[in-house]
Amino acid sequence: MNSNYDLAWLRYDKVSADGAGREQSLALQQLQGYLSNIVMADGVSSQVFRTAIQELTKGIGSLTGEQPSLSHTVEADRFLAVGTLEDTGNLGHLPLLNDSLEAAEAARLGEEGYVIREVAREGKDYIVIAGRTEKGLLYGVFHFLRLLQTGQASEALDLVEAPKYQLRMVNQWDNMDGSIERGYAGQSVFYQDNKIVSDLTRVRQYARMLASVGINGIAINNVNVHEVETKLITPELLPDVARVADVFRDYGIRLYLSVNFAAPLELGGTSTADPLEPVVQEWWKERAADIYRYIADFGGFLVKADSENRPGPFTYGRDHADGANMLAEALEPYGGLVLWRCFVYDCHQDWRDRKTDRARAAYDHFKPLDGRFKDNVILQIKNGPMDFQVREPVSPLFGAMKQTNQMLEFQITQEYTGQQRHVCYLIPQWKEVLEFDTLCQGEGSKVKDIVAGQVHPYKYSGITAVSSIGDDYNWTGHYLAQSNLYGYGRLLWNPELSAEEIAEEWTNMTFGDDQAVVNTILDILMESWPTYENYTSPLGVGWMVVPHYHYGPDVDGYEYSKWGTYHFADRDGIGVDRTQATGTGYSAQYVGANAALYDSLETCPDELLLFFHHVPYTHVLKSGKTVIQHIYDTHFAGVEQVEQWIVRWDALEKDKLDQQRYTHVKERLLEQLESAKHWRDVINTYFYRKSGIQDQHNRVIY
Ligand code: GCV
Repeated sequence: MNSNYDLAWLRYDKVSADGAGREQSLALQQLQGYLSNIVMADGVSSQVFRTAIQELTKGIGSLTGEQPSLSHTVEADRFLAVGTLEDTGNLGHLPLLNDSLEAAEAARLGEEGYVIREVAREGKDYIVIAGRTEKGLLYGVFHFLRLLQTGQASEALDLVEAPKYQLRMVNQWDNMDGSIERGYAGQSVFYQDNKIVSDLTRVRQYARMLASVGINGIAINNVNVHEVETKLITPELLPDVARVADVFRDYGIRLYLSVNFAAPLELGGTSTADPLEPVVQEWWKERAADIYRYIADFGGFLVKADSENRPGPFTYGRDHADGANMLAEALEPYGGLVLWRCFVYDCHQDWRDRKTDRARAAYDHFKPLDGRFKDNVILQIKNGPMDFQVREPVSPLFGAMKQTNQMLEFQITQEYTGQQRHVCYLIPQWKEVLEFDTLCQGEGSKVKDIVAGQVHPYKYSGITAVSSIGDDYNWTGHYLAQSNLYGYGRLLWNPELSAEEIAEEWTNMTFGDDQAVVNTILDILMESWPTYENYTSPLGVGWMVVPHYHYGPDVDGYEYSKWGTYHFADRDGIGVDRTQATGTGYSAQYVGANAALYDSLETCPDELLLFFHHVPYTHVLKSGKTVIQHIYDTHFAGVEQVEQWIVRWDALEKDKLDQQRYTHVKERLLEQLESAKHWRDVINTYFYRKSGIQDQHNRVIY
C-alpha cells in the first residue's frame, strides 16, 4: 500500500501575511489573542474529546506557526474555551456559555450539534466551542478550523449548528485482496493480500477527513461479499475488524459490515440460508453475539441480496422483508441496524418485454412490503431507478413507503461519470435529487426531508454513498475529485448549502485564497457536470458505455442489454417509452402531477425526455432544437468546454500552485479532452448513420 499521502483539505498550510492567504491572515491576526490559549472544561476525558483537542491544537499550530497552550484554568484575558454541555456547564467559575444558550437553541443541538460563540464576562473575552456531546465538540472544532482556513473567522462569531441527517455514511466497495470495485484511485487502504492491513495510518487519516465533514458511519467492505470477506463476521477476523473500529471510534464514526446472505451455508454452519428456518436465525444470532463481543458499538449489516447474482431470500421463496427481519432480529438486542439495499432487478431480463423495465424494479419489489419491516431495518435506495447515470429521474420509491425507514444512496466514486479521470463535480446533481418534490404527502414532500424522517416519522433515516478513495497519494485519483468527497459530507450536514458555496470552501481550504486560482477551479467544478453530460449521454437516455468497464463510449454496449439496447434507437427515433398508454408504465410510479409531468410528451422536461419517451429524431425540444441537432450540438459544446478549461488552467501562473498539483490536473484535463472528442465522434457518427440527418452547421461528424 502506498504510505505517502496528501492531506487533502486538512493541509492547514501556514498562512502568510502577504500574497496568497491575505484574507486568512487578516482573520488570524484578529483572533491571535484567543488562539494562543486553549482552556478545556474539567471532567471530560473521552477519546473523542481527546481527538477534538488534538485536532484543534494541531490545526491552530499549523496555521499560525505557534503551538497554543492547553490548560484547565483561566489565566489570560482572551482564550478559546472548549467543552461539552453535557459534562460541564462551567469553566472554572466562568459559565461556559454565559448562560446565553436559549432552551430552544440547546434543544436544536441534538446529540451532534455545537455552539461557537464569543462570550464577554467578568473582564474576560473568550470564544466558546461547545458540543452537547464530545462528538458535537469534535464537529465544532472542525468547523472552527474551517473558518480559520477560509478566512471567515472573526471575533463576532455566533453559530449554533446541528446536522440535518441522523445517519451520514460512506460505503467502501473494497475487497480483501486489495482491489476496489469501481475504485479509481489505486488499491484499498483497508486490505492487502486478503488481510486487514496492519498499519492503519491511512485509515486514521481517512477517519479524520470523514469526521471533518461530519460523517458518522462507514461500511468497510464491498456489498458484493466474496468468500474471504464472508469471514469478516467470524472470530477469526473480528479482532482485526475491531482494530479498524477503534480508529473510527476515535473520530465518532461507527463501523458497519456488508454481509453475505448465504453466509450460514458458506461458512459451513447450516444446510440452508432460509430466513424462516430457526437454525438459520440462531446462526445469525450467534454471529451477532460474536461481533458485539469484539465491537460493542457495532453499527450493523449492509446487505445486497437477490441482486446481480448475489444470494438472497428469493432462493427459498421468501421475500425481502423475511430476509431483512431475520437479520434485524439478530442485531436488535444490541441496537444494531440492517441497511437493506433496494438495488434489485433482473439482470437477465429480456428487453423486448417492456413490462420488466429495470427502472420499475425497486418500486415493484419493495412498495408492496410497506409495513412489514422491523423498525431497525432501513431500506437503502439509489438516487435514481437505474444506476448512478449522469442524468436519471429521482427514484419514485422515496416517500412511497410510509411505514418503512428509508435512506438514500449516492455514488461518490465516478463509475459512470468519468472515473476520476474527468472532472465531474457531483454536488449540483445531488442537490437536484434532494430538492425533488415527490408530492407523496402533498406539496413540499421533498426527498431531502423524507430521508431526514421529516415527512414520514421514520425511526432511522439518512444518506449514504459509495466512497471514492484509494491509496493514491491524493486519495481520489483526480485531485479535483476530492471536492466530491468533501462536498458530500458538507451537503449531508446541511443540504441548504449551495453547490458553489461548498466548492468555494473546498477550494479555499485546499488551494488557498488566490483569486485567479479559486475562480478557475470554481468555474471548472461548476461547469463540469453539464459538460460531462454534454459529450456523453443526451436527454436522460443514459448508458452507451463500454460493457463492464463503464468508461468511454459504446452506444450498444451496456452489458445487460444483450437482448436489445438501453436507448431503443432505430432509424426513426430514439428513447425508451415508459409512458402508461404505450410504454412500460414506469411513469405511473410517481405521484399525481409528477406522473402526469413525465408521462406527457408536452410537459416532460427536455433533460429527461429520452428516459420517458421514444421520439423521432426530428422531435422539437422545448429549447427549439430537434433531438438530433441537440445531440450534435451538445457533443461539440462539451469538447469545446474542456478545451476552454485547459486554456484557463494554462493561464494560471505556475508559482501559484505547487508543481505536482498543477501538472497532475493539467494531465487529467488533457486526457479528458481526448476522451471527450472520442465520445463526441462515436455518438455523433452513430446517430448520423442511424438517422441519416445532416448537422445543420455541416461540422465533420463522421
Ligand atoms: C457493487 C452497479 C455496479 C456494480 C455494483 C452495483 C451495486 O451495477 O456496476 O459494480 O456492485 O452497481 O450497486 O451493487
